[in-house]
Amino acid sequence: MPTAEQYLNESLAAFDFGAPVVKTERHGKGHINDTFAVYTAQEGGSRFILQRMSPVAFKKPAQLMENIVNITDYLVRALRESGGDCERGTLRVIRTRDGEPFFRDSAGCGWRVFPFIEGTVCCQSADTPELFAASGQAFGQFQQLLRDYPAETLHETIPRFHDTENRLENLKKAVKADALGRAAECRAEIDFMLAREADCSVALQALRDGVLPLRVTHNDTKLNNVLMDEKTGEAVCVIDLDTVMPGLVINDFGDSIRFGANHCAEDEPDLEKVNLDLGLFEVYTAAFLKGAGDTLTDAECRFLPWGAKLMTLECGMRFLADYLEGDVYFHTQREGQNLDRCRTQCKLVADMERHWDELEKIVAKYR
Ligand code: ADP
Ligand code: GN1
Ligand code: MG
Repeated sequence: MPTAEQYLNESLAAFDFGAPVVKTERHGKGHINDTFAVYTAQEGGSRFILQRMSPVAFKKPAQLMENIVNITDYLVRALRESGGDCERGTLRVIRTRDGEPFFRDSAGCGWRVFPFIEGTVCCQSADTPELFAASGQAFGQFQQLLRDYPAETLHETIPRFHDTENRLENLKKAVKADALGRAAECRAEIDFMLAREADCSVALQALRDGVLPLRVTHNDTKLNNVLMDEKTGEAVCVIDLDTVMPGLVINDFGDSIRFGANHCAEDEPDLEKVNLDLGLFEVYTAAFLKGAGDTLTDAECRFLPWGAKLMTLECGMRFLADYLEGDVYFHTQREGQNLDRCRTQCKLVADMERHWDELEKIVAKYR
């Protein structure tokens, strides 16, 4: 894939930043898009986020941006009506000079611009329980704000994104192909996933049976996808809306637990350090349910621990498949990083299984 830097200048030229651009630099720690902070000469300094959408992850940027424009317009109205912060409380799409929601560069990749949400921090781990709770409240509230959004009007930006059964099939294919001869060193992890084949169907079967409803969900609810006020620590804005589409609310809950309810980086090589923190699980559960108000059904509440386990298992399978395929999907900075990421997920799944009764009790306490 061509580097984003090669197309940066033509992309910058496609947008009107209101003042000359004085500097651009890579920004953030996302695994998917190429993200830049754009500084302008405007008095007081004014920054923007310029992103090249990953052409590997997102095959149809026009559909993706249509989703984001519609969702963010809706969120502005919903925030206004509920007395929320419609200035900083949602992303806003800045159009190109031609009035389009994104720019297509000469290599065919899509670029888009958002205002930089100032006065915020983006956390890579739950430094304090309060910060984690704030993210839970924000993602719960995201559910509530979008509960009446017509889900059927959204495009599926990544087909079968949280189809855990299909993710396992893809892993099996990657193992079979073993394109880089890496499968032998991952035998334990592959077996770990294969032993949980039946689990992969639990939420999907509940959906097929009509027990769990489809809703508009975020689908990528990592702690670093919500910006926190740098002074108060309160959540300001849910970002990374690329995967907002019909899905299961238990997955939104679960992906946050997967990433945030422990004290390690996702790629921590020392597994001794990787442990599910039940205290953080509880703090997040309470905050998420509070933020969601009366949105969730009883069945959704009951299945929340499954959301945590399945998102962790699924993400582990995705990291492993990507490792076997040569690290083509997730950004990596070092060899073996995707395998380390997979291993932390296996460790967390095993922890969840060991503490299953406690997870259920905690959820029951806040239902
Ligand atoms: P990815 O899909 O690669 O994770 P994100 O949309 O999450 O891309 O952006 C990557 C990072 O850029 C975020 O984690 C955050 O640090 C930063 N970021 C994204 N949008 C904004 C914004 N509007 N204001 C400030 N920071 C942002
Ligand atoms: C990616 O885009 P980012 O970095 O917020 C990925 C998620 C994974 C996550 C693992 C579109 O999230 O699904 O859970 O990495 N996003 C996409 O850290 O695939
Ligand atoms: Mg992100």
